[in-house]
Amino acid sequence: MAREQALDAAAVQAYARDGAVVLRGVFNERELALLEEGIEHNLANLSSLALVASEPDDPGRFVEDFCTWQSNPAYREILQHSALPHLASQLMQSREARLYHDHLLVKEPGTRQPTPWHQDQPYYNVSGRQNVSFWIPVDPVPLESTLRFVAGSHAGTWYMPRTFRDQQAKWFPEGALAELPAIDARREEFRQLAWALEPGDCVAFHMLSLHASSGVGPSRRRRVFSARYLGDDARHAPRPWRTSPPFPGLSERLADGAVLDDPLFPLVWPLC
Ligand SMILES: O=C(O)CCC(=O)C(=O)O
Repeated sequence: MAREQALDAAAVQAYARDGAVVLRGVFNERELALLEEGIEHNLANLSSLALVASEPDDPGRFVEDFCTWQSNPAYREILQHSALPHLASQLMQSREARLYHDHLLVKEPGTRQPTPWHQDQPYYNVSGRQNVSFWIPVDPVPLESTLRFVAGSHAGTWYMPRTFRDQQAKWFPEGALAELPAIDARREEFRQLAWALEPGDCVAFHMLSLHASSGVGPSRRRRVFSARYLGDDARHAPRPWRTSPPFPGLSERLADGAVLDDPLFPLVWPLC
């Protein structure tokens, strides 16, 4: 059974308006220790989807992995039995919450590699507006290396997804979607949101919210676990290309437009 944690109306409203909100003190000591254990287990047992997202000459290392909850009991516990499922259903304003996937994002000390501005949903295989990702650090994250958001960017425009390091169009074909505006060059036009975080805190953001982060300082690890959930209106949107993350074989058993009712995406609220 997931832990209940009621959100105040202001947090739900901020999420609906801005597409991102900070949630303080969501995880207790036991859950934090478990999550840290899960992350270290993941780092020691990277899956075939793992990648190093930093350049070879980067003084640090940006390591990512995806979809490992089935082989990581600590991740399963956090994804299903912490407050996350209840928080997800409230933020999405959805009766149900379905696990979509987990994503590991570790920047080791001194990592120079920034994460460029992007939205997540154009890389995925889902349609619908009711969704949420939680970005959950187990290390303190100062303002200069936290995740930043463009407030309100989840409103509807889908921007062209590209590879982070060399800007290739490997998903939607060139010209199919709007190009990303020059957010950092035109700062006054885009209201940015960012919060320094302590272990136990997280940020929740919509899968269409534009977000980015910088590198990390030489004395800091930035170990982050991201938990992604879908709500009532989410539907399968199979793509002719390999999505990130990919779900091999899913299109053979789940029709275009179907509810994501599959063992890969268990219902975690209100049923378990
Ligand atoms: O951790 C980062 O730097 C990027 C996070 C991100 O892009 C995500 O969680 O979707």
